[in-house]
Amino acid sequence: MSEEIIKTVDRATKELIDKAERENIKTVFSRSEEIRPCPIGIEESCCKICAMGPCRLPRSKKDSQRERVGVCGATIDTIVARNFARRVAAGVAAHSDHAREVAETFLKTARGEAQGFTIKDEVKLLAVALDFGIEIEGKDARDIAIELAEKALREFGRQKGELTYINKAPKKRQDIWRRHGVVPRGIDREVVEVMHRTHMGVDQDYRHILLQTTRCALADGWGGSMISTDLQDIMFGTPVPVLGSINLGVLKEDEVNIVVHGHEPLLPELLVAASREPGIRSLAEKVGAKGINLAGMCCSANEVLMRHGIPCAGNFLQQELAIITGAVELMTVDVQCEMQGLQSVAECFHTKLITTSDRARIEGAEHIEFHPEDGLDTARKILRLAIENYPNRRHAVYIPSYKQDTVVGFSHETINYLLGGLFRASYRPLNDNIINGRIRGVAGVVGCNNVRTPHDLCHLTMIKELIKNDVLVLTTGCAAMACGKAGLLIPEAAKEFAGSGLQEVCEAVGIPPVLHMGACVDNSRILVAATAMVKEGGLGDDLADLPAAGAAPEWMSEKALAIGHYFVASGIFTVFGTTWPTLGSDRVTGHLFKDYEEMFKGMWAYEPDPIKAAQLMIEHIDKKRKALGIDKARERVLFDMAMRRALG
Ligand code: NFS
Repeated sequence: MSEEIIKTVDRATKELIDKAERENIKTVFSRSEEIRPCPIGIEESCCKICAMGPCRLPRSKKDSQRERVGVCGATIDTIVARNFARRVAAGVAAHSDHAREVAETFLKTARGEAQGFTIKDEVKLLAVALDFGIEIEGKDARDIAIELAEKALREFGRQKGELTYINKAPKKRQDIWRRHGVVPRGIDREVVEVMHRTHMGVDQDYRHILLQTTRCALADGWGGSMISTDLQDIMFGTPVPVLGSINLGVLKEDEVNIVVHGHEPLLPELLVAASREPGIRSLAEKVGAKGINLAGMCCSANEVLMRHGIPCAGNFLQQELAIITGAVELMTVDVQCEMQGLQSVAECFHTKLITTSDRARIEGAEHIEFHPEDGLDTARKILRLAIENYPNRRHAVYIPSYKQDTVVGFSHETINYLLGGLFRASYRPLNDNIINGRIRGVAGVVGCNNVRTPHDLCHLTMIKELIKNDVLVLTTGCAAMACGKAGLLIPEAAKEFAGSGLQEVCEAVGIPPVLHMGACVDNSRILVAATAMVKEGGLGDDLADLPAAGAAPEWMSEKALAIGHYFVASGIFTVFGTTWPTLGSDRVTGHLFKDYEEMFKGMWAYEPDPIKAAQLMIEHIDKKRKALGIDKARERVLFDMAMRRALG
């Protein structure tokens, strides 16, 4: 008998995979058994950018690297670099188009043309306006917001010069970017240029292609994603720590369940507001339900969880399973990470799948388009549709009983306040605790689930290894949700899982050893936090000097590649698991893994074993500690009372 393959380490997920199998409902888990990854495509040794191919160039014993060329003569290095560049550009496009939608809605909000939206965080409005060089003296918030929206929108179509947020990076980092000519000019321009340069017969030197890939990725991290995060915070509030609940057990048998899935928090914000309107509950009661239960899925879940404490039903691989509970009346999807398989699963139940973005439809799903001008009415309409659908449940409902308390919402601003206090907000205590060795370093562990690796396993294994070794973990996206489900996002987790130094700090400040910083666009918060650490002093003068590392152990999305590449270009050692898309070319891989350390002081690594990957990160952190001359501090282990008091 063959050994059973572990598909997930999450019990709620396991129960619903079993239910799907019993009921013969296809999901990502069953489909992945029917389709194996293409061995040529997985290492990107295939070129299909012109109609003379596709040229398949797998490694063969007979061929040397040099002989692996396409019909046009393109080398395997050019081909692999082009494929990598296009995937990064797709990720950048996704984050940046999200940002554009947010910026356009922000402008309408500032002009009073968006129904249901307001400017919630005026302090952040002023701070971001100053970043954009806007004169704020004597102006009212509305005028400042209009000017900010217009300036932010210009970042997309800018043709020359430098993106505004580049100036937020440490000076030394900016110099490195300028020296290599990779400072982004305009967000859209860099994506277009990748597409042009990788067209048949244009840029045919892998190093040159990768430089433009770098410029494009920076236009995400220090452009699109950062704009999304900042404008969303101004409109919806900068997250502060909030207690929430996570996993499929948040669905309720006797309430109308609505799942908001996707990425742009615009409509979800209005669904939250509309679901709290007085008449809605009585409408639900009229159809026999006890109330309305809004829950999130994927990054939309992170957004509404950290701003409103709305429960989170799960991460990427749980999306179809939510419907398989039979308890979901309606699921909204906007853009990104929404499996088309949702519709065929929904057809097995009474669930209505609703597409809401003008950029994305799913065949068979109903389309109710969100527009800021009448967004609140749209949200009310969607809620009513869900309520009307409650009596149509036709299957026995089965909701796994698992859910977990979780503390989320650690924005850069919050970390600053928590550590330093409201009136002396500062990263000083964090830097001091790194310098004295209680905290060994900081790791950003982010990214997706991938069905080719057991759901959540690599995230949890890696993160537990890191915190055990006193590395403070910052997390976003589906990785953050994996941590939440496993109980790593509560302060008590420090006692159970963290090394003694990290535990001391967590207990003194009252934070978990893993800090939830939001959705994937909020990886920009990690850049801002890292920059604040550099500016605080004592840990070098560049992001690359920090004892820090990044990882996406279960990545699958092109957005993850974009994020990883801007981390690397920002000087951060970054290790990915599951698979690595340049293995077809030793030279491209060597360039990204080794030469980039020389050029950008940050480099990629690939290690599918999460413990080994964590050890690589720790080795890198220790290397940086040594370079800073703070490696000896960790040898001290005993804490006397004075030291304990200093922690607070
Ligand atoms: Ni990020 Fe969010 Fe999840 Fe991956 Fe998809 S939901 S934006 S891409 S799968 S972490």
